[in-house]
Amino acid sequence: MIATPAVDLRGGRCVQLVGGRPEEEKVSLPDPVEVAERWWRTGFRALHLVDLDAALGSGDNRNVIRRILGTTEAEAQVGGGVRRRDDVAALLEAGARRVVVGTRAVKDPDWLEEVSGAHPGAVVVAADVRGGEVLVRGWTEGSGLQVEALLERLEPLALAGVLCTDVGREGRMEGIDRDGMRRVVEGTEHPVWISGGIRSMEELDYLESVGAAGAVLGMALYTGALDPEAVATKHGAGRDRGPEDRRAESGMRGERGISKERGA
Ligand code: AMZ
Repeated sequence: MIATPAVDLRGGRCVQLVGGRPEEEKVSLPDPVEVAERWWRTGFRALHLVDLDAALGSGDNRNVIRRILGTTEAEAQVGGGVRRRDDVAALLEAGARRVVVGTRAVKDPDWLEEVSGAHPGAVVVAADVRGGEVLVRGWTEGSGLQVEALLERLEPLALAGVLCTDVGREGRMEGIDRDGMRRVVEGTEHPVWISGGIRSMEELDYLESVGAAGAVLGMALYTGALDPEAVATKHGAGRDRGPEDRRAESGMRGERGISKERGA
């Protein structure tokens, strides 16, 4: 499992929101490129970049994202407001390792099938969940779809994985819903990244033990509630799960969910 700092972008700055609400901005740093470099220097080898303005439909931070992708050595996944097939291709070309798609992926299964087929192993689907329901449009709208139904639908696709964000806990550092997150990891054969409310090393160890591929960290890292160096030392480099790993794993797979990588 790899612990992945979030670099959330709004108005050209690196921010941290509480519950995804622009009114509740708790962290705001002027130079996202420097923030990305700092996480690399601390020992984090993966980054999660989110264009909040694009997700919320109020502009975009594509130039900043391009600058980060052009400078960082970290393997970066990028999401927020990705709605067109060309956006996916452009981000991959700019150096993103994976592209995260939420709203359009949830609302338009045919489109998701097309883009994941065009870029196998490069698309991550965002399941932004509140009370079991998947949310869209910057967490402002329900989709009417339960997370289990979405996972079921994603199973045959050639995805890089699923990112499950617990929207109600995001930015609050109140800890994770252990059973809920374990069920998501076990509910799909895809690699799963967990996000939202992670606040302790013990939770990271737990997520690793249940087979999560990654954990996205925001507020706890930016406020120092979690010691960035300690997290980077233990979980910052993880193990890169490339296509070969996934092929090897699927060859070894027995019963659904039981042979996922544990404690690696
Ligand atoms: O904080 C928010 N309001 C927010 C956020 N962090 N809204 C969306 N997102 C993230 C999702 C996912 O990574 O967690 O943006 C991505 C999905 O964007 P879209 O535009 O494809 O639904």
